[in-house]
Amino acid sequence: MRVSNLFMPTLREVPSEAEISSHQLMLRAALMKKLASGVYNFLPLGLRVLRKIEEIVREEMNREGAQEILCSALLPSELWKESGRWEVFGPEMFKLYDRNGREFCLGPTHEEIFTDIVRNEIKSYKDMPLNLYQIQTKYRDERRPRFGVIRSREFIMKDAYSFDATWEGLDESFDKMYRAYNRIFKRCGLDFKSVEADTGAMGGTGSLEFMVKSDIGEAEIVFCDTCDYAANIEAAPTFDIDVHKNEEFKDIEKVETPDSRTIEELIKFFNTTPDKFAKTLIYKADDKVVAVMVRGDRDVNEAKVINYLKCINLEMADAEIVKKATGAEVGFAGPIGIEVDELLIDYEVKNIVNMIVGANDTGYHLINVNYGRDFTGTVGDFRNVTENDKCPRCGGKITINKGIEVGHIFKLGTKYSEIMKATFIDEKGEEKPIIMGCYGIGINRTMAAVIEQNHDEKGIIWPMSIAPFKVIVVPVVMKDELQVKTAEEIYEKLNSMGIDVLIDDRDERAGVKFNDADLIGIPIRITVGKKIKDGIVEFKLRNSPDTLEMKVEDVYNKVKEVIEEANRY
Ligand code: 9G3
Repeated sequence: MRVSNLFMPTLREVPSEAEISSHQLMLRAALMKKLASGVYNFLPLGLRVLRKIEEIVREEMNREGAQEILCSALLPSELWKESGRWEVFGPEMFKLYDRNGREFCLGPTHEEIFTDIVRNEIKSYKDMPLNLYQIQTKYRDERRPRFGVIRSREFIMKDAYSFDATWEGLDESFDKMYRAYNRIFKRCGLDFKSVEADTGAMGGTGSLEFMVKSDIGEAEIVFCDTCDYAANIEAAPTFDIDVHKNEEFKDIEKVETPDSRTIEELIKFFNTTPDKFAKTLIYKADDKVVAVMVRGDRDVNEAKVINYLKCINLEMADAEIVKKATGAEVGFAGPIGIEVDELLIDYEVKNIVNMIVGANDTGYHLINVNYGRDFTGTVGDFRNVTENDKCPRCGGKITINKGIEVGHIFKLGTKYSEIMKATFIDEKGEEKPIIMGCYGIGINRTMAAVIEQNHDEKGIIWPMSIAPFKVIVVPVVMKDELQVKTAEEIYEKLNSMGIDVLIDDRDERAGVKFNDADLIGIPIRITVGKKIKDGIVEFKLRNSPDTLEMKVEDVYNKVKEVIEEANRY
């Protein structure tokens, strides 16, 4: 491809709304343009990268025996009503009507659709295992789209669904996907890790997330420094440790704390430490009001609360609900006298002696409060681990990092097959619900994650496997016939070798050409400059500072060698 013909509107300046490198570079390197909040159009270079990632995904899915299909994104409400999820997903689902008033949604995922496709075809245990997948555009009306394609409202997902007759069969299907995902993310040049994850609303018996370490990641990942335990913080458990309470229980006192609402203000006011406080957070859990107590310096783990309550939506209660439950304004909630459907108490709170809590009276707190004597409730694991906690597997030291979730694989079980009557006849002639798994990869998000891990101040540094072009040939002086002729020769020859090659034949200053080549991140640059009169050209890798001078005829083997080296995975 000739750069002079390539639609590649690169940007010098960083677009203001782009906060993270991948978002900035995807706009600056002309990979995509914003159409609306969380909605992007992909330009030639960006689409080539998307297609290369999709091709790697396709090869590895097919290698593990999965079969590709393509479903509509326009989904009839009936199937979602059958699974009971039409009502569950409120504003996050794009809902629309056809001209006859029939209800549809733009597909945010396809569990119901794949289950419907197979339920009339799978009759017997002999028809399984089966794994069907698609690479298709999804729609989710995210509350706050951000970070470009990392959290967008329209995105390409590879979603796969497996169908088995036995739980052992599901384990095998799950392991096949586990293998495929490791090969896919390795081939995309990512430094990633599979971590234990929360299945959340999906239910099922277990799930793994594929995380890419990145400081801009929205997820928090717990790593053990000793063993290879790793988990999304949502799924990292804490345990009840029996502490011997040798401190006397003192009498409760009500203390006026007029302008101390936050833990920080209260620590100063009472001149004590955060572990002497228990904060009481009030939530709306579907149609219930629940209160969750954790130590003053801890965070509530909402995934654990959702799993315990088996609720779909969990959100902080507004001031009005807080007023109704506590009789006080936000900031003074406590366990004594609170009126909620359920009071969840984290293990640590149960062990605090003479704790400080809100008095359920605006401007007041209670001191010397003790679980058991003064309040009770449901005790359990409701908080996030911290780096002071031990590894739940080996007791080692843990570290918490940020990460980008690029893939998620689930052991779904019979959640959808039971409610949608997708059954089969087993060996004993009995009718059983099909045992399912589902597996997703965010294609756009994978692309952004690669850029987050592979860029420098000059631009993107594409791994060879998904680079939009592998080589760019740059004639320095377009008026120099020998430079242009040689550059064209190298370009034609590399093309004839089946290598994706660009030639920057624009009549631009060399500096502009070099900056654009670095910005768009082409792995190999061949520069044809004044030394061509001695038959010498420059060979440079985007991911190395070194420039090699070589004879023109040596370029082709060098390029082949570098590409083959990069392809060894
Ligand atoms: C919805 C809406 C948003 C959603 C879902 C449904 C996330 C929903 C979870 C999944 C699970 C797996 C198959 C591929 C891998 C992930 N957001 N999820 O189910 F209606 Cl609006 O999508 N699905």
